[in-house]
Amino acid sequence: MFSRVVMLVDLDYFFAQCEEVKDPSIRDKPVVVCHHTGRSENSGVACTTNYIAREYGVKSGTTITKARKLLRHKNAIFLESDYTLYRRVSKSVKRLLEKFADHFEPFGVDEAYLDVTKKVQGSFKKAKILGQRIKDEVKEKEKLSCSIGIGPNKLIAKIASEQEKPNGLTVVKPCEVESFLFPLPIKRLFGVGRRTEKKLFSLGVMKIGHLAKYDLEKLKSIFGNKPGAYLHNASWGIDNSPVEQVEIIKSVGNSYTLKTNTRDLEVILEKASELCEKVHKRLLKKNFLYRTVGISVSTRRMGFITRAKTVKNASNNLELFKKTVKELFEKIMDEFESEVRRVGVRLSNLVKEKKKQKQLIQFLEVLPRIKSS
Ligand code: DCP
Ligand code: CA
Ligand code: CA
Repeated sequence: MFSRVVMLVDLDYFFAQCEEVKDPSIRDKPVVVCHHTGRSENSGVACTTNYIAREYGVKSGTTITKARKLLRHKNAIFLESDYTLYRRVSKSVKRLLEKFADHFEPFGVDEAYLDVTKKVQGSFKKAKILGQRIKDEVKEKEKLSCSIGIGPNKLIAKIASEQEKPNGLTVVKPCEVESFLFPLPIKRLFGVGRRTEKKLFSLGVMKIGHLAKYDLEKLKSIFGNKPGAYLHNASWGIDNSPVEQVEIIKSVGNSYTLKTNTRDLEVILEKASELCEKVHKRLLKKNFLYRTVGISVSTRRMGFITRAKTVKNASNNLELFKKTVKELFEKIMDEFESEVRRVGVRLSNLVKEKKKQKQLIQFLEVLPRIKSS
């Protein structure tokens, strides 16, 4: 059994970097992305700032008034946040990252955990190469830099990702966990906020290494059983929580431009049937069931038209998919008279098949008890 290999990818100064990509001329100036809370120009806080602004002490949470003071005469750029842009970029990056993972768990707006154990066959050396490739692809696709941490679990991956920000790539192998963690200040542990930090300081615990050597029973009596145990385990780099597969793709589809425009249903259905097979393969690969079948046609006169039908029970049946697509095409062709230029099929309202299996396992587990009673 080899160790798990977990990666945390976090985009650097996310909102501000998106703004730099939008307008590269601001790149060498302090950039503050603002969240305005009132009418006046200065009411509100910085959502985030680029690293140049951070050199002047302006970071996420700094009030706009204070930021303006700290950045006076510094040629600083103050911008209103553009959530539509950040959402689009966030989605696009997550779609890209998902491809590299055995299990993928998006976390917050600009980061995600990737369990890559199988992908790299348990090798941290291969994981580092994969990490670099991911950085390159994110750069190529959205022009953004990110920081990656790689470790034997989520806890270490997260702390490692913060180690060399921005544009970092930090690998912590299982044999390096203690030498990596122990010298770090306790606030670097996930879950240690200002209050916990203050309490630990008062016990003489400054570094993660001090916490690791602190008596477990004493920790439990001070912080409570669960939090005490968490602090102890975390300080030793122990974290068994799985990277939970969360789906970001809510539909799979494909479309095709016909060689010549046509109203011939047979030609359309033949192409649609091929598309169904391709889309169905992707569905199976991702272990999904579909609830909704959709089609689309493009015509010169009517533009882009879609129709959909929701099936009774979530399914991954190819014949049902094809049959529903056929019905929908027959119906839509009756609705108008223009020739079709492009056809598409789509499956949406996807659910993970695993859930069903889980229910089955739970059911199986209660079976013996039913038998014996
Ligand atoms: N954000 C926000 N308000 C906060 C914290 C963050 O609106 N109090 C938004 C803006 C950030 C984004 O979330 O760009 C991601 O948060 P991060 O904590 O990852 O910070 P950044 O990506 O900005 O910087 P870093 O390079 O330190 O990751
Ligand atoms: Ca970030
Ligand atoms: Ca983040």
